[in-house]
Amino acid sequence: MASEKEKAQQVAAVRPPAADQPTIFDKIVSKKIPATILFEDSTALAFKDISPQAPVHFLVIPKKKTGLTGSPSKKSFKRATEWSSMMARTDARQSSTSTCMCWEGASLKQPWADTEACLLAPGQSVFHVHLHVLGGKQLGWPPC
Ligand code: D5M
Repeated sequence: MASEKEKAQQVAAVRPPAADQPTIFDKIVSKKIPATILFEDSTALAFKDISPQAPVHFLVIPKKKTGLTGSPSKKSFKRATEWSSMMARTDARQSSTSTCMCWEGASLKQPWADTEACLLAPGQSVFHVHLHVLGGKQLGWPPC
């Protein structure tokens, strides 16, 4: 169990330099860098992960990034969640294998909250809330 001091050091190590600093995902949203976009509407974007961990691996992000971890508005989060959950079910049916969805930078219970737990999400590297959708093969547990 980490002490308070160790926890503070861990948070400091992963905290992005500035809360409003653009992430690579902002550049994908603004089309400054290319990505294989699978879905886009006014609030959400889905694109293939550059480093796929399964035959199907894409990310769903809210376009609007607010707060330290890029927490979306309730509305855009709800829409992205609805869409990604629909996509995951579709993909699971098509491939007959399991699909994993894993949020980074947000808690499912309080998706719009900025918490230290968000910063300590294991291995999170892009501080813009995102949903990993993986599928196309039988996944183990824990899946990620
Ligand atoms: O997840 C961040 C994910 O973002 C990781 O799986 C790689 C992916 N990524 C990073 N840069 C790009 C670009 N340019 N296109 C597509 N996918 C990208 P995390 O768990 O926060 O490390």
